[in-house]
Amino acid sequence: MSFQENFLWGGAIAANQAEGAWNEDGRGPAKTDVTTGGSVKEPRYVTFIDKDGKPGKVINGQPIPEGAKYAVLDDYYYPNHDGVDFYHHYKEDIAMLAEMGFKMFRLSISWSRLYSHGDEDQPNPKGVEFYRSVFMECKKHSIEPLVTIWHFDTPLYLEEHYGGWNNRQLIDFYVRFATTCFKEYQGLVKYWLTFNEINNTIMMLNLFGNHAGDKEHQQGYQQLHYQFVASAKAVQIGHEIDPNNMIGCMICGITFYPGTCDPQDIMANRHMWEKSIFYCGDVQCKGKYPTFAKRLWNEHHVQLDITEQDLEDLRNGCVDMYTFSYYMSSIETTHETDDMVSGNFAAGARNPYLTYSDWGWAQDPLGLRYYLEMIYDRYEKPIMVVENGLGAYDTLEEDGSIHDDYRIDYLRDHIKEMGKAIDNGVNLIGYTTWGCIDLVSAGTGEMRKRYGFIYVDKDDQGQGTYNRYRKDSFYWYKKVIESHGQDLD
Ligand code: P53
Repeated sequence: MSFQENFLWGGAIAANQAEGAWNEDGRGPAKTDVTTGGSVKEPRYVTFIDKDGKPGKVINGQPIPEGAKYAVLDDYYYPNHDGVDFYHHYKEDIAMLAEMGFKMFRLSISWSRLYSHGDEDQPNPKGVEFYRSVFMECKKHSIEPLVTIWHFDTPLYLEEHYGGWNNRQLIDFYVRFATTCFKEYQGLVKYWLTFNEINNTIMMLNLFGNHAGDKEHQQGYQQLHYQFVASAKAVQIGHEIDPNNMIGCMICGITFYPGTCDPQDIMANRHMWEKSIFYCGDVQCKGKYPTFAKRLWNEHHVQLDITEQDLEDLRNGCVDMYTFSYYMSSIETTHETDDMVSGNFAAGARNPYLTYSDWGWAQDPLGLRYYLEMIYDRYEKPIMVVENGLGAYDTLEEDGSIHDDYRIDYLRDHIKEMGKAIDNGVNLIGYTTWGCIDLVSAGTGEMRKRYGFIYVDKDDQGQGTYNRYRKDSFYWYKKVIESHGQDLD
């Protein structure tokens, strides 16, 4: 039998994509609150008022002009402002998760709900109280929370006044925030993740291909270094506050394959793994930079601000478990090809052996097993898959049903491969599917790119009742959990 009885079956959401209530009860804005909705074709924009008072926008991920200030503008729609209103629906939502038999619920704490600017000495009591109520609700239903401390949502104030993660001071602000979380929720929360998809910064550099030059790499690697130190310090404090805490890293997991058997491709693919996947995992699991880090830095003339104390913090702040998201695999090749796909991190050569989602993401269950076996062998720490799922268009029928057999197929195939990995010795302890309740897409800002077992009636313009409906996959997943992963039909 592959899945043990204590296997942590569940699902995941993130504060900024689900909660809404963006300016309620003293919450400060985050970058997502000045980011517009997009689509598979149209990018999301970040809006601002420039130094002459003129409104403007840049593509999400690009810097705003010198002297400009982030701003919410009248003519745009900002889907994260309301999310799916988890802030006011959490009791009903958690009850529905419990109905499916959830053992674990992954969610994140909005930093700017606890510290509206991020540099205050004391947290906002209303923010602290909100998450306490959420965790109490989980406890009531015997659901173990898995808490992401940072899910891409640095308070906007810290971005504007400190330059965000380019500034070493962010380490202290983050550590203060994390310490508050560990102290306030001691006894209610045992499983923690310090940074969501910490390797995203590198993935973004790769996305810009040859356009990301030395300057971008310098910045990216430096930001990451500060995040590694912040994470390591948080791990140490988390263990001091409660030795039972299980604290993990969280990596955006993509399985890379060489496009051909040309040795150039084989080498390029190995280097892709090192840069995109192992660089962060090694620092967080082994407590030191890997040998190949020097090569990566030299390639772009990167000079890092690293102190002796930082290195000691990294050594003392190794994580207890490795967690990752997995949606797709991707091809790495040095050869030209016309057969391309454009889905975000899977952008590049199309893999003729795979099918692709409506958003261009390669569907590759075997790639999940490949990743699990490879990573477990490298670190030998407990592993969790904390995001996986299919973003798809769903149709709400007149009778309130949603027939999402495509989602069931996707999840079933991935669960089967997880089972095989366990049979092969991988210590996989949990699985939380992404967006168990429909939420705002991070990449496109859409509502109609849905992942949930629970449908939320809201569209891309923000219209809808916000009522919740059970999809076919809801009943299917309930059966999967009940049968400990045996009944996948
Ligand atoms: P959406 C890109 C590629 C892989 C994972 O993504 C990613 C992203 C960012 O778009 O992010 C994770 O919503 C992330 C979640 C996000 C989820 O994947 O673009 O941790 O916040 O929602 C799915 O379909």
